[in-house]
Amino acid sequence: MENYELICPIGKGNFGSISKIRRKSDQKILVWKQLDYSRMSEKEKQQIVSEVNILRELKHPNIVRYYDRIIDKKHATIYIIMEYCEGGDINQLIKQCKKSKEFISEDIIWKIFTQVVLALHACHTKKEGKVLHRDIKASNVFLDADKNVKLGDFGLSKVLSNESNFAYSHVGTPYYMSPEQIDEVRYNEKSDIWSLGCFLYELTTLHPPFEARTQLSLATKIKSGNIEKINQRYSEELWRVITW
Ligand code: GGY
Repeated sequence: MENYELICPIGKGNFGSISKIRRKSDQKILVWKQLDYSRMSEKEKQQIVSEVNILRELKHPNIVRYYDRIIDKKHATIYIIMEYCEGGDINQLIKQCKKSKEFISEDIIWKIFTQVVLALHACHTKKEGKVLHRDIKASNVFLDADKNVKLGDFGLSKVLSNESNFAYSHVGTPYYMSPEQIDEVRYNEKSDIWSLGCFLYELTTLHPPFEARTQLSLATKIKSGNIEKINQRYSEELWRVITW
C-alpha cells in the first residue's frame, strides 16, 4: 500500500469503494477496489478470491486490466488494483443521453458493441476453461481516456472446467436475465450473449428491452421475447443483430 498514493474516491460498489490512486514508482494512475471482508461469509470471500484469480488471467485490450492485489489483514480489507477508465461507465453515458434527449450515434454503438464482443470472445474461448461473465450490463462496461471499451466487474463470473459445459447457479441482473436463467436451468455462454443483446438494445433506446414492476411480470415478458422496434434512425443491420 505504501507503493501507492490515494488521489480521490470515485464511487461505491456492493462491499466497498473505488478510488483513483497513483503508483509511486512511475506516477501511473490506477484505481483500487477496496473490499471490507470483515462481515463477509466464507462463500463471499471465496467469490472475491475467484474474481481476483479470473481477472489476473484475463489480459485483453477490452477487459479492465488487473494489476495487483493487496491484503491488509489488520483492517480485513482487500485492495484490487486495476487500470483507470477515465470515461466512466456506459450507464452514465446512457443517463446523460436520456437527460439531454439525445440518441447515441450508430457508429458509436457499433464501436462499443464490437469491443464488448471481442472481450466476451476472449472469455468464452479461454483454453484453461471458459469464463462466463454472468453480469453483462451497461454499468459494467467502461471507457478509458481514448474511448476504448473495457469490460469490467468479474465479481459474478465463473470458470467452467473443461469437462463441464454449463454452470448451474442462478445469478445476474434481472433486466438482462435470459429465459434459461429464469427457469433456473443451465447457464452457458449463450446466456452472456442474451445479456449482450439486451445491452445493445439499451444503447439504441436508452432503456432495457424488458421492463416490469415485478419479477414475475418481467419473467413473462422476457420469455415472450417480444421487444419494441428501435428508432428508425438506426439501420436494419443493427436491429437484425439485436434480434439474433
Ligand atoms: C464498483 C465499481 C463501479 C463503479 C464505481 F466506480 F462508480 F464505483 O467497480 C469498478 C470500477 C471500475 C472503474 C471505474 C472508473 C470510473 C471513472 C469515472 C469517471 N469520473 C471519475 C470522471 C466514473 S467510474 C474508472 N476506472 C475503473 N477501473 C472498473 C471496474 C469495476 C468493477 N466492479 O470491476
